[in-house]
Amino acid sequence: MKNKTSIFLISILALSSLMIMASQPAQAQTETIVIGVVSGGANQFNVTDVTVQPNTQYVIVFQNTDSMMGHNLRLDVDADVSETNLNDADDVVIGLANDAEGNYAGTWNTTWTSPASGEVQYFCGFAGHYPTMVGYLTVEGGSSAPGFGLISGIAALLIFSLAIPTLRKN
Ligand SMILES: [Cu+2]
Repeated sequence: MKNKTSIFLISILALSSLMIMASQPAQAQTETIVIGVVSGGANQFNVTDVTVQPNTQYVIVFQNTDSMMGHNLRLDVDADVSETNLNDADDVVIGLANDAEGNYAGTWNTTWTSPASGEVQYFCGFAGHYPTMVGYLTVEGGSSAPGFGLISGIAALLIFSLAIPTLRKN
């Protein structure tokens, strides 16, 4: 009986350790998302679906290799883009202004922190490029609730600490 109790408690401890480890954020290192333009005048991004982690900082790099065709990448952070709202001050603009002229080729970047859930549409603000030139940054999991692993780990630890006096009595 005493042996069974010990095995049970050791199992709970091992399980709770695993759950706590699983709930830790992956890495503190900032990841980079590189988005370019489909060559040949298609007016499309070459990456249109990006999965991101919640509440995580990224460096978004936008590259336009076409010197003759202007593009930019605008993050529609307040989700109000439309064909008549392509120059919203709330957008995060990576690259040139919508009406820029000259040599359009270049590489630009900005730091962006993902929201807790949902998706952020990005688009090109140059005239006529929306809504065909769009893409989405989608938050994995889609939940803003605290991680299930963390809650389970804390619960398991609590059960374990309550069980210690029982173990001592035996
Ligand atoms: Cu464009």
